[in-house]
Amino acid sequence: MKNIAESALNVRGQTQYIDDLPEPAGCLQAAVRLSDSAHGRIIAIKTDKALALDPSVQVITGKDVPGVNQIGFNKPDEPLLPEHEWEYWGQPVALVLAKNRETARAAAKLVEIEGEELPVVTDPREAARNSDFILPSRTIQCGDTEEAFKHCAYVIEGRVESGGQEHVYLETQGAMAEVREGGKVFVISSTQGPSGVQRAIAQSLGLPMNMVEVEARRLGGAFGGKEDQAATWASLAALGAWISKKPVKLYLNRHEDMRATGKRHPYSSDFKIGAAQDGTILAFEADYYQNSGSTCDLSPAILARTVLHATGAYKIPNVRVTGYMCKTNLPSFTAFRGFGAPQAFFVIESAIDALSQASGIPVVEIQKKNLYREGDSTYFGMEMERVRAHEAFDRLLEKTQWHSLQAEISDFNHKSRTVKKGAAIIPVCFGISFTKLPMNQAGALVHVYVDGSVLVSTGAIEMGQQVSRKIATVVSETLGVPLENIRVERTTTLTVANTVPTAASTGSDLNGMAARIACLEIKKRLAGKAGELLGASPEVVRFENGMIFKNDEKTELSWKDLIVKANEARIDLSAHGFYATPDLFYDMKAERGKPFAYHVYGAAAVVATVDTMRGTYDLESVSIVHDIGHSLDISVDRGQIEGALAQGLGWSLLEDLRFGTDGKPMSDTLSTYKVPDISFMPRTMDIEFLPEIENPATPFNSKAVGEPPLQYGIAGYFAILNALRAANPAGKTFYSIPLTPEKAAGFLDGAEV
Ligand code: LUZ
Ligand code: MOS
Repeated sequence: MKNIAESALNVRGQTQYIDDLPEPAGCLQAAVRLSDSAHGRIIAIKTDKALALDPSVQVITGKDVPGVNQIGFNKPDEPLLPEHEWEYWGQPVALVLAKNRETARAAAKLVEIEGEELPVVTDPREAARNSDFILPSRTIQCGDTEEAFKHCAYVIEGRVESGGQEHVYLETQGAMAEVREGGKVFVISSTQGPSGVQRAIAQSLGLPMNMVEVEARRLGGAFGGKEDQAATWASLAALGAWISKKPVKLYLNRHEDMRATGKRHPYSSDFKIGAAQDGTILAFEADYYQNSGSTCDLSPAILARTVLHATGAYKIPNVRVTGYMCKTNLPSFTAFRGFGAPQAFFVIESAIDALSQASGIPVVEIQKKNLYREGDSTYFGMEMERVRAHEAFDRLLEKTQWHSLQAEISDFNHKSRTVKKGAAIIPVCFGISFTKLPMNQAGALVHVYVDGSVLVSTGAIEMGQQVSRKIATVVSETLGVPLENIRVERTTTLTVANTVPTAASTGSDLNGMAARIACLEIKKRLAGKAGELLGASPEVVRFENGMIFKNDEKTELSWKDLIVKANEARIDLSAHGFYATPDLFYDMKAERGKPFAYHVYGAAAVVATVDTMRGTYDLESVSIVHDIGHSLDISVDRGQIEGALAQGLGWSLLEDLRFGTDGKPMSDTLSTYKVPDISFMPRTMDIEFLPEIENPATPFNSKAVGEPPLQYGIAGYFAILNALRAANPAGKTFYSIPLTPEKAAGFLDGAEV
């Protein structure tokens, strides 16, 4: 039987997620007792009432952790279960096991946390005033901004706010754990990073990593939310299994997941931009106050991406940017598609908008004038190669007929009294590679079985992005074997060790390269055998579509026959491949280097109307020109761009993540937190790809696609802002994501936001 594509199983509803898997015999269900205030000192955790509910109930607290009660790896500030203090509203404080989920949840509610309330800080600027930082600040400097501002025709300062964002993956976080023969711990986790989960479990149970196996089959979405933070839930399930000696399943319900887990970091930022009379940007400064939440988690890597994307797609000669990781009593903010870059893009685009307002030079003119060009150096000293900023931008201006569109819009606004139209463009230049340099590595294990079928294991987690399809494509093209003979297996720590999370848009780049390297090794061995069989030198042997070619001529020898012969000749039909992105370096002291393998370019234009009476938005159209290099799968890439756009538009205009000043989550259900649906999306989406281009760091010159297009959503913000300006030219501009209808109403009323 042929291998059935993941996507086909998906649409048939045949893919299994953890909660669909049969449970091992005697499996207990777990629930967590979450804190119900944002900061406090634990005096006692009372379990009597919970235990009295049912004989199957067990309550586990931090004191029961047999190993090190600590799962924070960038900084040890994350106890698995806190023993002294809780630091945000919704933090897991105790783990409860019972015979079924209802009982476990009911018992969890009966666990009493006796404690003393402590002061709560939710505002990153307040944390900064108190010098309460997760780690020291980070500054990148280039040229001399102070001197440059003196020579600018325009110098504008401003403030920019951007809110958090809830991942709303369809599958909430969860894990199933079991202690097997000889005390080996086996965990199936809904994680982007099984190796990190393995390490956290080993550390908290006090085991060597070779006693812990973690498997990730597929995820029902992740978007960064399961990069670091899946470790908590998997470690808790493992702890429950270890202590109860029974299999344990822990699955958060939506409400718990929205309370307990991290989201996109809110930022509050200040900028200062200076330009010459003609709109050439001469200097840029920014201070980013990242609301890091209660623990370190991935905040430094995210801040790194912010300070490395500070100037967006623009060359600016004098730059000084500083990022602060501000500790607050909110859930630890974490990876979310874009990873600190969208926040930076919004600041630079806001600064350009402010410059345009002050100078009267149209935004698009400023944008175009300052785009990166071939050979430019960034403010952190990376020389830009194969730059496509102008190519994408100019094509977009052409295809949208931008100048006549502007005239049409102003004509429309002249005639229409209550409905006003606006448009905006954003250019994108997004660096690909993990900002934490050692993470840029991947491994793969490829087996060819004697019937010629191929099995591939890598660190790439399938989470709906069809990375397994892309890797299968790479393997198929490399081995010259049809796609249906390739199967990509789930990721487990048994087959590939020390994997990095599937993140930073690098899943198919890194794992695809590792798989390709393994295939090339196998092919080299096979070419030797084929040469022998065909009486030719291995150099003239070629593999294509399941047949072996000699000097470009098809022979009688098929892949299948060759595999049988190779196996008889005792040739190894398996190989491990390893890839580390070449040429990356970064000097953290000097803040200079080449942190990215390459950049992805693109530009998007959004046209939108605002009904000023009803307060509703209508996103009329989006046009995108995007650089995907040589696509490994064009429909997958198109889907990624549309999905990223939806999340970018949601973040910019709709998704309103709120906490009370006491740290209480106010938007922790899907009835109080609105995500974009199909009716919110632009009615027409025109996506065009730039021609293929050389890209040596990836398989077959492909380009990462997951995150760069999220930035396009920011154009939605400025399109709506421009429509509002048409309605009320005296409105006071603000830069505050999301631009909700409430804020729009304030603008129309002339209020300060
Ligand atoms: N995760 C990470 C990421 O650990 N490092 C990164 O640079 C990154 N970038 C984007 C998304 N996830
Ligand atoms: Mo990351 S935001 O998990 O790619």
